[in-house]
Amino acid sequence: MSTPKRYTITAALPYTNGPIHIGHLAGVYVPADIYARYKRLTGNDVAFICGSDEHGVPITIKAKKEGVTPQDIVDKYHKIIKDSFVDFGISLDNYSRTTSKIHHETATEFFKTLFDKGEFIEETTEQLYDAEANQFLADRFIIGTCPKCGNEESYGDQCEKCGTSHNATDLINPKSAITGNVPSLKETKHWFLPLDKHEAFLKEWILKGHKKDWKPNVYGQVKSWIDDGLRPRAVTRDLDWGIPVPVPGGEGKVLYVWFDAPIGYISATKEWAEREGKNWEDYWKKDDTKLVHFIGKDNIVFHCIIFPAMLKAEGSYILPDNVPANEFLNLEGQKLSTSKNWAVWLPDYLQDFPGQQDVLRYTLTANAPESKDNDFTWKDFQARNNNELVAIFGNFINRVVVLTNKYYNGVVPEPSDFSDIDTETLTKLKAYPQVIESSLERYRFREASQELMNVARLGNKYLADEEPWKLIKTDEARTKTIMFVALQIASGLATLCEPFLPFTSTKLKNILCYSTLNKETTWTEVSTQDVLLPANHTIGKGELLFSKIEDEQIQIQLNKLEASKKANEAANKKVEPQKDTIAFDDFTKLDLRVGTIIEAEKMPKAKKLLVLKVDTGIDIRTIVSGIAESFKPEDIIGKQVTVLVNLAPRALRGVESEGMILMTENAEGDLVFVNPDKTGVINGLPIS
Ligand code: B3M
Ligand code: ZN
Repeated sequence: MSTPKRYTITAALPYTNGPIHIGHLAGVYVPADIYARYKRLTGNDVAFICGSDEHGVPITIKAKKEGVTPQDIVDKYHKIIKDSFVDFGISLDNYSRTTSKIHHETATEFFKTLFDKGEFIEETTEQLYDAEANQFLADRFIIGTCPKCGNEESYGDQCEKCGTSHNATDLINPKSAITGNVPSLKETKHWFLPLDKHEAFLKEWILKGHKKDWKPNVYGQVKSWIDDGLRPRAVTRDLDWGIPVPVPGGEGKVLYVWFDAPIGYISATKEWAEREGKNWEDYWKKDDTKLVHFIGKDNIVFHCIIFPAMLKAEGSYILPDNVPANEFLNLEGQKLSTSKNWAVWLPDYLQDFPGQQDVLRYTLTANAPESKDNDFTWKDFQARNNNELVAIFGNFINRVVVLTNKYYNGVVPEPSDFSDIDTETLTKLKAYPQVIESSLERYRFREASQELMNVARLGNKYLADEEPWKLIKTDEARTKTIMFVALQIASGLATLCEPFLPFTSTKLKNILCYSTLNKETTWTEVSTQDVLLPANHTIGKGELLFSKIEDEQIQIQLNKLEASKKANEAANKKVEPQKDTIAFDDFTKLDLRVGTIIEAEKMPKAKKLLVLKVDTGIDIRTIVSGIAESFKPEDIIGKQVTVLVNLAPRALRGVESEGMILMTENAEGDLVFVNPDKTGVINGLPIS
């Protein structure tokens, strides 16, 4: 058991330019919440902090697109995101926002302190400029090729593919994201944080200090940036949305969003401490406080290099103890994408699966992208729910509650002597807090969630082996002991599941009528106490903790994604330019007939080809057609089609094809037959 401490746990401030989706939950917010709840349950003083990241170019782009102000955008999504966190039990102590007054004051003061200490390089340099848009191009206003990995869609400040952070002028072939123009260069003054000056400190702190407990994916990325050599980074921008640069010459300029946003953790802590009558400096300036940042992998450089350099330069702050960044979650094999609406948005999930937040929390934890990108599939979601939450966890609790009510009217029975199996089972139960702790202390949430499920497995196995439903007829005393032991496991589960399944934990505590006990079983007590639920305590009638998810419910979700896919294809469909004009005489050479498909079969070893027998009215002939991915052979037999009969025959995979079936694409991009109508007229043209 780790000795109680003080923890400042932060979760990445989401950009308020859209709702939260399952990737955000999996990557950042569920692991952060599990960790914060666990630390509170084990007696630590925790400040769990987050807030809306409301500055930055993504918000101004969205505002421009929607014809509203950036403030309108952030006000809308700040509320949506804040509500989503409450809905999914993300137990933040404070969810603030970076347009707040306290944040503007805190970030302004932070910048001024560094400025007054001479920590910045003040320099006039040539920056990318879009003359047509009449503005400098920074961050997401500029797209180009990443100098590190060659990604052609890198932003001006960061490449999402390799995570590296750079200056806009480092981009290869930069293009304005506003007009598409190639930008010119124009002089402007900015303030730079000389990361190179902090290289020795960062090497000492991370590499020499060998952050052994930093995840390999984090340590590896940080090491590669430091090894590549750190350079000064501009921390101001020529933008009008953000925190004004508070020093002479800063007129018309704002703080770079990645300079101001991490300071949002500090201002949100201040805001919370003021409200709670605490001293915020305990959480940011005391060496016995552990600072842990939960983020996605694209934020590693900012949380492991830039923000620590800022904190070090300011001089009065602690540094992060750990930054357990997760990799990315994909959805049904494709990258989650806000712009392509390829996501499961939290408000939508709640509509389709009301009251089932814990099912999503559990699935995203059990399948978390902790060391590599991982894939969320609706089938896995259904399996996790039906095969684990329903069949193991829910089934165990249901049996214990039903039998206790059936045999003893809900009263916890007085046990008699414990058998070896009883003692062994209770000893295993007592070991689980440490087992789960060991995983959580190493930020292995997937592993921890499976250990939690093993507690329920322990209960199920105990009941299956001891069979109280048989013994009740012959051995009353033994049955009472078995049910007493099973109820202790149920009580331990109610406590141990809280970090992972907070809603289920509350339900289970209500079923076990903790309220009449006037105390809750603490995490430690699961290990130290022999009795968690005392004899003669009365539990409730019970309710199903989880319900089976049917195939139809999953199909609805898959259909939604299919619709998104089609909408994207339609939106992105490039219309082929028209071919060269032909003369009418050329057209009259085409001999088009109405034919009927009388046989159809797949061409062996050819994914796209069907071999058709077509009655053209002239003859019955073989035509090979590349429609196998759009039509099943059995579905097109008897179909009337339009045939170009005087096309020169050609051999396809050894089969002589004599003619062509006319096909085209519909608005959704699907392949369709050019169908003759009843009178044998094709799209208004008579068939020769
Ligand atoms: N808003 C990037 C993101 O949402 C940024 C995080 C800030 S944490 C200080 O991924
Ligand atoms: Zn890159």
